[in-house]
This record gives sequence, C-alpha cells and structure tokens, in this order.
Amino acid sequence: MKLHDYFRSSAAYRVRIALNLKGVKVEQIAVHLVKDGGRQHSPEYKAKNPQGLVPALELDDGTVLIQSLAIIDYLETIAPEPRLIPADPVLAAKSRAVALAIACDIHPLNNLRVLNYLKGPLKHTQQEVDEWYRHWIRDGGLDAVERMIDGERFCFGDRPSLADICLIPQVFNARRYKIDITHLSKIAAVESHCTALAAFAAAHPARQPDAE
Ligand SMILES: N[C@@H](CCC(=O)N[C@@H](CS)C(=O)NCC(=O)O)C(=O)O
Repeated sequence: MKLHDYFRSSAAYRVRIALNLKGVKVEQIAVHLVKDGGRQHSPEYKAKNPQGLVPALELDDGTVLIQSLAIIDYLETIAPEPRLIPADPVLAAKSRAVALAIACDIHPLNNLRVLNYLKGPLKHTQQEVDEWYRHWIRDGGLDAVERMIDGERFCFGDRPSLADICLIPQVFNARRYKIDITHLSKIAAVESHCTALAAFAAAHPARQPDAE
C-alpha cells in the first residue's frame, strides 16, 4: 500500500499514527503542499483524490481511499487489533465525538486552502490570518476538547483510541503556531503519554522522509 502523505499534514499524521499502532507498513509518497503552487492540485494527484487533499491511501490493486477518518475506519476493519475504537459503546461514541470535533469542526477552518483564500483573494494580513488560526484552534476548539476528554493517560481509558489519534496532530499544529494551551492540563497529560509511545513518535512530522 502507498500513503500519499505530507510531513506537516495533520490529517496524514492521524493516518500515520493509526498505521503504526496497527503495525501496517506502507510506502510513503510525498505530495508537497506548497512547492509548484501545491502538488495536491496537479491533475495526476487529483486523479487519485479529486478533493486535492492529503492523505490518500492507495491499495495494492490501485483503489484509492481518501479522508483520514475513512482510511482509519478501513484499517480498523482489515487489522482489528489493537482496536482504535473502544469496545464500550459509550466510550466509542465519546472517542468518535472528539475525533469529529477535531476533524470536522476545528481542522477544516485552518486548512491551507482556507488560509490561502483569506490571505489571497480576501486580502487579510498575515497578522489577521494568524489570529484566525489561533481563534479556531483555541476558543471552542481545544478548549472544548479539554472538557470532553477524561484525560488521565489517554483521552479515554488506558489505551490510545481514535480521539488521541486526532488530538495529537492538532496539538502539534497549536504548538507550531505558538498558541498558548498551557491551561489545558488534561490535553497536556494525554500528549505526554501518547508521544512517549513509539507509534506516535514515529508518526511525528519531523520523523518523516520528506521532513524539511
Ligand atoms: N477531512 C480531510 C482533510 C484533509 C486535508 O485537509 N488535508 C490537508 C493537509 S492537513 C491538505 O491536503 N491541504 C491542502 C490544501 O489545503 O490545499 C481528511 O481528514 O483527510
């Protein structure tokens, strides 16, 4: 299998963590999101993912799966252990709720194409764009997630689940943009437990073959 990937993509980072937790090996194909105006927009890549976004998982028969949560769902089906969705139905719903809050409500507002649109056609300054980014990560974003998780070691229970897989890349983005999240103590605890695990550490952007 091939993972069409970009080291800094938090959606791809989610899939890398899931692959590592499951012990599923893939070939990583870098899609540079900035060079040449963004290689995700090339006709060759859009033939694989019509949305022009990473990640995409290309199966050995050429089938291409897109959308990080759908890809993780596929991995959960083909490699059920260790499970990423808790067996307990309430914890499963809570884990999915955190994942969806991040993947559907926080991340899309700060995606590269949104930031480029604010800065380009809408002519916002870099300072305004940075403020937009900070606002949507923090207020109603990670601040709310802090109240949604149990967060003693992992978001829920004693093993990483889909919630942690989505949370850690989003925390990476917050740190990259120097957003003050020191008051989010449960998220900090989860971050320190997850990043100590080899599966999370190996998925970190700095450890990817295309890291800059
Ligand atoms: N909902 C999608 C989001 C994918 C996504 O937005 N990927 C970003 C990188 S994190 C991207 O490819 N951005 C390119 C762009 O905005 O042009 C998923 O979960 O896979």
